[in-house]
Amino acid sequence: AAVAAPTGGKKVIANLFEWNWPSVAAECTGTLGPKGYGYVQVSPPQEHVRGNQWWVAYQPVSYRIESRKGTREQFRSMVSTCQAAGVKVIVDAVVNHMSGQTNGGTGWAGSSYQHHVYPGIYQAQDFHYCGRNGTNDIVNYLDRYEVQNCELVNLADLKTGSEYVRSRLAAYLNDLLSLGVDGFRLDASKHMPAADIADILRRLNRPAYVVQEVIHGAGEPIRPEEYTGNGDVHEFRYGKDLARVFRSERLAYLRNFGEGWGHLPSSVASVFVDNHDTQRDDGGVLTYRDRGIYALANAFMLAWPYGSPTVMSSYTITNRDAGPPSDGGNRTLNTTCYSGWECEHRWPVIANMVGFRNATEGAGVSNWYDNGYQHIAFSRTGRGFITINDEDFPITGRSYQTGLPAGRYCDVIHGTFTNGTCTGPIITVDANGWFAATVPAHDAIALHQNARL
Ligand code: ARE
Ligand code: CA
Repeated sequence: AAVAAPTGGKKVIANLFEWNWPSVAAECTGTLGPKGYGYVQVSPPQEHVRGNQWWVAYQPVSYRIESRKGTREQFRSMVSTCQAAGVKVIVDAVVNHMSGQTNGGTGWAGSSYQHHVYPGIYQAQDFHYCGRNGTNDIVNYLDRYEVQNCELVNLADLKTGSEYVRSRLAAYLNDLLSLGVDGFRLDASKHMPAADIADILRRLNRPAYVVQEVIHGAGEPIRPEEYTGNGDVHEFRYGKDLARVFRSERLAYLRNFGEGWGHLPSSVASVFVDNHDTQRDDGGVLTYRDRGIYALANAFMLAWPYGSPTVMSSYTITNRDAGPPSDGGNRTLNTTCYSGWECEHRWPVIANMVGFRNATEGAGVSNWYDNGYQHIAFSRTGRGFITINDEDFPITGRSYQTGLPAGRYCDVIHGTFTNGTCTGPIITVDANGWFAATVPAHDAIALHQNARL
């Protein structure tokens, strides 16, 4: 039994990509909980092939919870520490396939394997051999059969239609549930029929949050919409479209962003500015490299009531394949923010806008304003207000209708609100809901009911 969307007041997910378990635990206590993140998403925890590339994690060789990110006990302890800090845990679950190395070997935790043989887990008969393209590889995404029965970049493709494979995958997910996790990101969901996923999810011992990775591809027969019956689905068009708007179009176009742009229904859409693939492989999206504009795009995502937002947190990318900072044995080192790790989720604008999201949950949009170009403003009715100026010049001499109760509010873009004080500018909203202020170029002002002095 899956539940369709993050529940409770705190729904923002922080994706601590490739962080090791002790560092995730420390971040839950030190930052994610205090800043109001509801979930942390962690990288695949199962045993994987050896190597120092990040993507070894996407090549399982057994379901032992033992990886370069830590041991089973460290994983268990991380889950309970995060939950004690009010942060639920979502695991990136690789269930479409096993490893892709043509030659066998020994996995991270010592399990031996061949390309289609994982002793005690899967044998040759548990995999698809589509017999196309000479290599069994997927070539043509316009062919549904090929996408689901051939191999994604040579990764041994599990027969997810078979009873044994389904029960084995469910056992893996149930093991993670027994360690306390709250949900799953199902990797490569497009490569499994939605009905196969549904069958596996029916075998879970308790409800879990589910988000499926189904990348929308123009003209492709397999569509994200097919998967919404199982849970949430990543809406990849969101980050692409938002980047295009910020880079070369107009923020004014965002007034109906989301469903109005043909994206998935808000209630099942999982959205992000970038993820670990698009920040490497899709030159168009905004990433940490874009600095202030990236912060503004995240601020918009967190302010705008569409979908369940994920904030990406990256290590510094030196080349496409390079793994995170690690020791000589490829054990991932503890995270050191701003040194080898970008920690976007800690950037003050982004972290403070998580509080805005929480304070405005459920409120609609009103008081939309735009200047026709790069300056926009809107209220989250009765609870919050934001204006973003992405012009190359400051906007001066304007007043804004917030619809907020009169009072003194912390501008959470430039200041942090703690214990009734604001470290940045204070905005005074008058009895009619108005305030006047200058918004610098490529900057913003945001107010909400939980940051009122
Ligand atoms: C690595 C090597 C390969 C080698 C393989 C096996 O790079 O050369 O053949 O190992 O030895 C990640 C990395 C891969 C890596 C793989 C396994 O990105 O480089 O391969 O791990 O270690 C499609 C899928 C989508 C998938 C993307 C990447 O539909 O599910 O491709 N995304 C997930 C993860 C990835 C991960 C995997 C799946 C595999 O997020 O990080 O790969 O577990 C169109 C289509 C999309 C398609 C896209 C790219 O847009 O619409 O569906 O996405 O093209 O082909
Ligand atoms: Ca498949």
